Amino acid sequence: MTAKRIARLVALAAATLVAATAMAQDKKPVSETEKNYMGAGSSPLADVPMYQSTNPKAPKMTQAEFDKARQIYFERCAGCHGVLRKGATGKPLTTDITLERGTDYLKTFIAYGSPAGMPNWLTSGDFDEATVDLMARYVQQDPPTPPEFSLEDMEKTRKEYVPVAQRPKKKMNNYNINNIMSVTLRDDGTIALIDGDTKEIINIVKTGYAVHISRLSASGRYLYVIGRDARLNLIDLWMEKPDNVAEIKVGLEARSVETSKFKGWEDKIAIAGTYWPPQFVMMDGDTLKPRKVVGTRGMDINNQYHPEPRVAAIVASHQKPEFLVNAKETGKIWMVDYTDLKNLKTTQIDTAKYLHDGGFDASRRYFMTAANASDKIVVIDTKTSKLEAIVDVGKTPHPGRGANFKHPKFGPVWATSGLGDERIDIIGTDPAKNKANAWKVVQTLKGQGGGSLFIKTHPKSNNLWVDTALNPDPKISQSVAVFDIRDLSKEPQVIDIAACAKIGDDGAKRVVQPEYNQKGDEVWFSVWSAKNKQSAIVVVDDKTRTCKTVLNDPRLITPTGKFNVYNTMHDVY
Ligand code: DHE
Repeated sequence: MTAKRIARLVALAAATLVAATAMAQDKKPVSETEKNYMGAGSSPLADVPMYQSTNPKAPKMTQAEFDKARQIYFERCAGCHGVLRKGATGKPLTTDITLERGTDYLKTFIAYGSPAGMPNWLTSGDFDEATVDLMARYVQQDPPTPPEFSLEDMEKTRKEYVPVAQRPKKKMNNYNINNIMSVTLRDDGTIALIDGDTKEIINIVKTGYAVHISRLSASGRYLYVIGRDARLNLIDLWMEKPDNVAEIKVGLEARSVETSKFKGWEDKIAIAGTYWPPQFVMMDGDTLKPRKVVGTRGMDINNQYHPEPRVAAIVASHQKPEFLVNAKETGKIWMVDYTDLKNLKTTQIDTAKYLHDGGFDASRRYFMTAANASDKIVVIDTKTSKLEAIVDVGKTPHPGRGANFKHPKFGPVWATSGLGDERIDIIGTDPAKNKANAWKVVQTLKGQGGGSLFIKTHPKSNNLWVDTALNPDPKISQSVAVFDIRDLSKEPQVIDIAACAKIGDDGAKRVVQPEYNQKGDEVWFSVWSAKNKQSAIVVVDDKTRTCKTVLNDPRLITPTGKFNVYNTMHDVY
C-alpha cells in the first residue's frame, strides 16, 4: 500500500468518525433516497450573478475554476447544504468550519461520503479526482451571495397579458371546470390542463422552469402555478381556451403558492413563498400586483440565527383570514393575517425542523404538516392560532397534503407515508368526539417500502393509495399499494401502474402522486420518466382498482403533480 493510500485511508477513517459523532449530536442520518429527493431539482440559482467576497486564507482558485465549482455547487449541493452553506439536511459548510478542516480532509469527505448521508461523489463515479479537488477548494472560499429581490424587482417582471377589464365576465367554455386537472410537466416548463371528463388536453400552458405546484383560487376560476425559478403564472379557467392572463417573478427560487379562502376574501389575495430570497409575498389575486413582502430570516426554535429559512408549504386558513407559512429551517410556522397589509399582524409558532409539506384534517380546522428531519407531524389549530400537538411518526414523513378518512375503530384520522421507511402512520384528528385518540398514532400500516412521497384517498372512496416513487427498487417505484379503509388489517393490494401504461421498458417510469377526480371514482397516477423518454398518466377505476385509461400524448413530458380543480379548491384529500 502506498503512503498516499495509507494517508487517504487514515483521513477517511477520521472523517467517518467525525461525521458519525457530529451525526449523533446533530441529526439523524439521511438515506440515499432522501438525499436524491432533497437534491431533486438543480437550483435555478446556478446562473444568477452573485456578490463575492474573497477570503485570503482560502486556497487559490482561478476565476474559471471558481465559476465551474459554483455551478456544480448549485446543481448538486445547495439543496442539502443551503445557498449560504449554513446547513439544512446537509451539514453547515461555512468557512469557519471548512478552512479549519482543510483541503485533504474535505477531499476525503467529498470523495467517500459519510454515514450521515454525504454522497460518495468520487466512488459513485459522479466526480473525478480533479472535481473533488475543485469542490474541496471551493467550499473554503466565502459563499457567494445571490441578490435580494425586492417588491420593486418583482413589479418590474410583472406582465398582465389580459387585463382584468378584458377578461371574460362569465365562463366562456363548456368545460366542467371542477374536474379539470392541472398537470405539472416538470422538465418542460409547462402545465397541461386536462379535461377530467373527456381526458382530452385542453391546453399546454407555458409556465416557469421545473414547475412545482398548482393551486386554485377559492372560486375555482383562477389557477396559480409556481416554477422552481419563482415564476408565478395566473391562468383564467373562464376563457374559451384557458390560458395565462398574468405572470410575475417573485424571487430567484420557489416552491409554494396559495390564495385567500376565508369568507369575504375569496380570490382576493395570492401568496407565494420563496427559497431564495427567504421571504414570502402577498399579491392582488387577479393581477399578481405585489403588495407586501415579508422576510423569514431570524431565530430558529433553538434561538440560533438562520440567514436562509426557506419557505416551504403555505396553506390558507378556512377559520380566519390568515395564511399559514412554513419556514423550513427555523422550524417556525407563521400565521399571517392578510386583512391589513399595512399594519401586518403575524404570529410565529415554534414547532420542529425542517418544515416541509402538509394539509388540513377533514374538518379543515387543523393544519397537519411534516417536520421531516425530526420525524414528526406538527398540528396547528387554525381556530386558536396555536400549536395543538407534535406527533412522532416514521422516518422522514412526506404526506403531500395527507389523506383523511373515517377509521372503522378510531373515527376521523389523517395519514402520512414517508421517505425513510415503509411506515404509514394514521393519526386521530377529532379531539371533540374522540379525545382519547386525538393526535396519537392510532395505527401503523406497512407499505411497500421507503421512498414514498404521496398518500391519497377521497371522502367517497374506501381506498387508501400509497406511492413509493423514490424507492430504489424499480418494481416498487413503478407500482403502488392500495389499502382497504374498511379493514386495514388486510394486506394491501400492489398494482403495477407502470405496466398499465404500456410504454415499453425504457425509462424510470416512477409512479408518483395519486390524485382523485372530482367525483372520487377515479384516481390518476403519473408514470414519470426522463425528458427524452415516454411518460404517461394512468387513470385507475377506484372501485375495481383496474386501469381504465392511459394518457400517453407525446406532449405529456415528465408529468409529476396533478391538481384536480375541485379537490384543490376545497382541500379535499
Ligand atoms: Fe416537491 C409539494 C419542495 C422535490 C413534487 N414540494 C412541495 C412543497 C414543497 C416542496 C415545499 C409544498 C408546497 C405547498 O404545499 O405549498 N420538493 C420540494 C423540494 O425542496 C424538493 C425536495 C427538492 C427540489 O429541488 O425541489 C422537492 N417535489 C420534488 C420532486 O422531485 C417531485 C417528486 C417532482 C417534481 O415535480 O419536482 C416533487 N412537490 C411535488 C408535488 C407537490 C410538492 C407533486 C404537491 C403535492 C400536493 O398534493 O399538494
